[in-house]
Amino acid sequence: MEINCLFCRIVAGQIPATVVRETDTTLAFRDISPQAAVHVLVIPKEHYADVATLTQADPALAGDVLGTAAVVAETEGLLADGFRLIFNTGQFGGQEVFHAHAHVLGGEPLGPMRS
Ligand code: DGP
Repeated sequence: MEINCLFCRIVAGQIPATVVRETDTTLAFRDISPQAAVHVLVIPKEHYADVATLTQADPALAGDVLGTAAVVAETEGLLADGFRLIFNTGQFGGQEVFHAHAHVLGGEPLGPMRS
């Protein structure tokens, strides 16, 4: 656990979150500032700064994050109409929280990636 990491503190139960799924290695919870009708964040419980670092260090754990994201998409009812899965990474990627996380977005038409 990184003491100053917001998402580590959510994993530790020090900051409340609306959890929608938990596995031994991952946690999925609703984004505090939803950008779509459904907006869930999926994180590894272990701290990695971003998805590139995570995938290089522990590819199986990266797979766990994807697996949880897919289950969340199913349980949130997103499979029929589709959804978006995003890992913002680094400055140009618009990453604000430096604990690797997938955004699961859906529940409405999302439009093109650039507007
Ligand atoms: P990113 O820009 O990819 O680093 O996205 C960070 C996301 O984290 C952003 O969509 C808002 C969300 N977020 C920030 N603080 C909190 C929080 O305290 N709780 C929850 N549930 N989400 C948060």
